[in-house]
Amino acid sequence: MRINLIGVPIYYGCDREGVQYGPKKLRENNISDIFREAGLNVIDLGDIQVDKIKNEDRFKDDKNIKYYSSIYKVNNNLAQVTYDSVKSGNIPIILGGDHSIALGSISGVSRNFKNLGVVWVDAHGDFNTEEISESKNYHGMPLASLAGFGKKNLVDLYYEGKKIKEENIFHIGARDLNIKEEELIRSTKVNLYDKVMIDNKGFDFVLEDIVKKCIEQKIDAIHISLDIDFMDKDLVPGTGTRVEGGYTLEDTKHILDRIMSTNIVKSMDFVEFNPIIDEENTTLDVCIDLLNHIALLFSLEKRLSNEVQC
Ligand code: DIR
Ligand code: MN
Ligand code: MN
Ligand code: MN
Repeated sequence: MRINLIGVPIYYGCDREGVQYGPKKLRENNISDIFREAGLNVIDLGDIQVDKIKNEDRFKDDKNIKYYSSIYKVNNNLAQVTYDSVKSGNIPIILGGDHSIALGSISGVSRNFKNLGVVWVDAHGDFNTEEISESKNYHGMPLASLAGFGKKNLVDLYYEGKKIKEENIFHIGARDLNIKEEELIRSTKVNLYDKVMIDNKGFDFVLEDIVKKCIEQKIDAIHISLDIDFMDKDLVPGTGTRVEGGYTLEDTKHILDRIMSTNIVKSMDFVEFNPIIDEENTTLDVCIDLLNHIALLFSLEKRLSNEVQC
């Protein structure tokens, strides 16, 4: 098993410059070494190419999705890379870029499994369709596409049909949903653990519920899609859409601990880090801390699977 790092330097999904420098900033801070020093074999596969598009052309190909063609192409290429990575027995970790890249990463990964589960950690729903989206930014839409809603070409990206069953989606941390987005997501079987529920019942209730459902529903692999704006706005100045009332670094690690203890996490997105708007590297430090923790958890998993084999 190897960790495959894949950068996707794109800001077209949020239409705010800076987030495309996330992978570069993380590499400058030796992200490969973090995984290597945890005892893991890591290959950095480099960046998915993103073509330069002028701001004036953002609605040229679709009146309801900014930079549509580029988002389609980048995600289609990314899907091929994550498919191959998992197929070869590796664990792809996709570095954004904005959250639009989850369409491609998950489309590729899902092709390897019969019954993939997705744990989406985010202050936002990312469950708009292009019709109901207020911003027309695709980073507010990828989860809807993956569940089969909205523009058909995106639902059918990489291979035909929706990529994830509604009930196999576990959304944690929502506290800033658009009105129509909330109506749509609540009309589905998506498991929505929003702020009201988390604050009432606590993370342990939420996490045990997810693990229980993964077993009951015979989920055979889990992809974690981590939007760093899940954390409180004061912790992550370097992200484009900060929301108050969010969670701590320890909360985030606790989620990763429990979900990864299932030993079926096979891929992960790490998105929305914008180094340009960061303040005194506050967000960078949080990201590095989290990636160290993620490396540790994958190394524990690897050690366990080696012991079982012996
Ligand atoms: C908002 C923001 N709901 C939108 N979404 C974000 O543009 O549709 N997702 N920031 O992470
Ligand atoms: Mn998001
Ligand atoms: Mn978000
Ligand atoms: Mn913990």
